[in-house]
Amino acid sequence: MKAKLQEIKERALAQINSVDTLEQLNDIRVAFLGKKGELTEVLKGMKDVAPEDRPMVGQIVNETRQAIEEVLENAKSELSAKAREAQMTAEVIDVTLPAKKANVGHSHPNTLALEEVKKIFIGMGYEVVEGPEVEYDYYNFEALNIPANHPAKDEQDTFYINDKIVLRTQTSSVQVHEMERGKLPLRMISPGRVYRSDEVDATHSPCFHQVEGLVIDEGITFADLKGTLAEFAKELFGPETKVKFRPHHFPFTEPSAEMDVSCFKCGGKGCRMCKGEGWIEILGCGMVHPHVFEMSGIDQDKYTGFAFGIGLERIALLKYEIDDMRLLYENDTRFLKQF
Ligand code: 2NL
Repeated sequence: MKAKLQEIKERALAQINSVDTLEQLNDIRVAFLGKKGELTEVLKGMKDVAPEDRPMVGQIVNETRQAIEEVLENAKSELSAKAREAQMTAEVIDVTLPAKKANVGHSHPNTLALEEVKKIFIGMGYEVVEGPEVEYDYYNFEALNIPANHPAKDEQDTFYINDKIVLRTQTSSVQVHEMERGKLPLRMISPGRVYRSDEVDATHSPCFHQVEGLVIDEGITFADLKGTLAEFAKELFGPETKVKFRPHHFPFTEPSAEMDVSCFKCGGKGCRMCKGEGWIEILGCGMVHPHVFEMSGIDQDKYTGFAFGIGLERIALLKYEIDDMRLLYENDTRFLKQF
């Protein structure tokens, strides 16, 4: 019995000394000290030991168990320390590495231009009103005095959802809804995305942005239109800016005009920016057509009004001296960050 215990002890110690993982160490504990372990098996054999020898044998069994446990415990702390060390080396953090920079975006030139336009009109007491991009033919065309046979209504130019519903081609539709609401006087701008079936080139896109404006009150005249838009041009392009109105035609205004601003680059002498003209076309405008008032139920004997439409991309391209509209839609941050 004694020799057997000695043999078990030596074998256990030899095995413990040759392991290199905590898992293997645990397997050894189970094999020798566990419920069905070798040492437990020896204890079961105690019944065959002469009663007078039992205390002595019991003591040797205990000593053997304690010896194995002690060596196991030491091996365990040694292996744990080694494992921890290995983990520390593997997961080392180099605090001297440069930090990863968060990629911060940038406001789009359209957004910057719109913020500026909005600020100017809000400063003059205008409300900003938005509306749906999918619109009834009535609000996009008919209510604006654009007749059924007008070329703008052609499928070549307008995206039709069905024969009554279109992607709006101008944000005037938002203003028609406001006129129908009938809360007058009205001073509003309606910025937003509009759609026309155009091929993409340096100055065209099937989806672009407009800011339309509408003022309706008693006694509004063309002088109010001119004064307002001249002030707008000065605030947008600088106090030296002059404006010029050229007669034009729109179905929804009468009379109608296009407004040019003196070139903010050369002051009017003529340069690359204004293509030698000294003037740059900036918007369309006019006095609201009587038939437009009539259709929206506004009393023409009491009220008059003016309206205008500005292409937002055009403003952005001019202000930031960008020569190709396509750059605005690529969303390359190297481009966007310049403005
Ligand atoms: C242009 C021309 C314009 C309007 C838009 C308008 C709206 C209502 C009534 C009458 Cl509700 N007119 N809008 C008027 C004149 C010109 O836009 O060249 N835009 C880029």
